[in-house]
Amino acid sequence: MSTKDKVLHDLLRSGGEPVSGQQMADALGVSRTAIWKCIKELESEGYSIESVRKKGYVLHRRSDEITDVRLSPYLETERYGRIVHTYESCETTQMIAHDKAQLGADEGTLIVTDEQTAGRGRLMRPWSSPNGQGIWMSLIIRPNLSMKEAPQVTLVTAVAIVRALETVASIDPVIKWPNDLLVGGKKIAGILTEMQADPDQVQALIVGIGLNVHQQPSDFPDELKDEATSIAIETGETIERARLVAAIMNEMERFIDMYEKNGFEPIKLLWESYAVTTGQRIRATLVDEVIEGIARGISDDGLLQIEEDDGTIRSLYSADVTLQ
Ligand code: BT5
Repeated sequence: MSTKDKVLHDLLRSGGEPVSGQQMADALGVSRTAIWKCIKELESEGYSIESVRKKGYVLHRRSDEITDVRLSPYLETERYGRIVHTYESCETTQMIAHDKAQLGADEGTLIVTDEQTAGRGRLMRPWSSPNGQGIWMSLIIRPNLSMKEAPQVTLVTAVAIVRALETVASIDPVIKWPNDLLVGGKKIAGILTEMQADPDQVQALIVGIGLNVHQQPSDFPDELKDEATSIAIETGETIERARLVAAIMNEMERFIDMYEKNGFEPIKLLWESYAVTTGQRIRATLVDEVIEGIARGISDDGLLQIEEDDGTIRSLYSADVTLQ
């Protein structure tokens, strides 16, 4: 990473707080003038940076914001990401998306925030969503699906995110069924799909995506330090969040359209090519039991097939999976 990129990275990580020029100079082993030159270069590239006396440099939020204006140059979609509601902070984008979906929000409406104070995963587990450091968003989609098919959307989403990360960030994550994206065995993204449905028809799916972008290891809570990673950690690059969000929207719309037209089969093949679980010995923890065996891929419905030691094949709808 160049000194300029490191400076940009420090400014992005600070979440809008001033960063001292002297401290950056010391940490990077360069002079303050070199830092100042980097700041000028960044400004000439369009970043808005304020110099606060005695405190340091502040990168204005709009430099890495995720708004309709910032997304539009990269969007190739008709519907996804065309209506964007951007928040500085909220409890969870899932709740906002649920409310908007209930009020009839269009398919493709995107809720995105810089920070979540009560971000959540499955079973209400907390999701770490520090200010400006990742992509915390919920997409409203209205596919023509039965309730039984809805879990497949999580798998379609995982494939779309892998594709977007390959293109924009040059990293190749693998998918751990059902909803984790891993790089080097550490989690870089998670998906939470929730449903609004009548007895026989899905009205809306709220697809929550959490993707770690700018964090350094010290930015993760202690319990995640060995388990989580980010694009910055993996590549040393500072990615523009809006570009990545747009890439995810492009891939999501393409894959969901393909899925609605041709069914799950073509996506299943792609999914399996990215899955880390297949052929591995795993432990699947369900609400009321633990199953061990060899993961044998997914069924045509998207259920995980696990072969127990006595040869029985079990199909799992949802579980926590660990590789053994
Ligand atoms: C998930 O749940 O992986 C789904 C995460 C979805 C988050 C998005 S952000 C936008 C939207 N709004 C929300 O409130 N949520 C969605 P699950 O498979 O249950 O994994 C949760 C576990 O991941 C936690 O128990 C931690 O161990 C770990 N974890 C929490 N924060 C993390 C992070 N930032 N990076 C990596 N792992 C994390």
